[in-house]
Amino acid sequence: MKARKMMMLGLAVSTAALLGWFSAPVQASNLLLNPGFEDGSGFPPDNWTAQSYDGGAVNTYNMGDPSGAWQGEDFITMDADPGPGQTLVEQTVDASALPAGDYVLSAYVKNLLDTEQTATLSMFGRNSSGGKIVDVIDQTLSVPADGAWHRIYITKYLAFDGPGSYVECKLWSRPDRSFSWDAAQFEPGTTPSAWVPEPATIGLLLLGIVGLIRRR
Ligand SMILES: [Ca+2]
Ligand SMILES: [Ca+2]
Repeated sequence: MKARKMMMLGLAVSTAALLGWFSAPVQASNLLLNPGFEDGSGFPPDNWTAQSYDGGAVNTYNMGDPSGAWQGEDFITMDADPGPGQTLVEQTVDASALPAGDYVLSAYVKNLLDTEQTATLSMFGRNSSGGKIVDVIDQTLSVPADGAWHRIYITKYLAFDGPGSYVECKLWSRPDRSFSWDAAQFEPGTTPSAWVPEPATIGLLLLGIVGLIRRR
């Protein structure tokens, strides 16, 4: 009886430890849906919209290619080289229930050219009365031509003030640029926290762990 109690206690502790360990990244909030581009059947992926300017660009939604993605199977490529065409993908985040504060938009990018180039992230947002609270494009995010994924980010104070507040998070392909993109994240704070995988993935992971524990 005592041994059984000890075992149950041990199991409870290890379960709590496992849940704590796996739920740690969930505490960081990624406010974007489909942030790793895993859902969808074409460009743009689900929950994202695309816009092209000045003649557009060639866009690719790469599916089922885990060797090419930073995480998961899918990522997007926006090739605007040569210019002048350019393209962006964006997602609007309803900020009605978000407090005013610093927010950071990040993504992983891979330079597809053989020279260093700058990647662009931007935010555009309005408050509850329609006033512009941010309109920023940062083009100083230099990415080396080393064939590796690099995380870039921009940080801004966003004066959300209740219902109607929103922010558009945009990943750009500027003229003469060519990048692959994966793992976008928008969250409170001034520096990006650890990448938060798809909520569904975490859910399945937890279910799997609980299933494993119950089977013991
Ligand atoms: Ca992905
Ligand atoms: Ca997919």
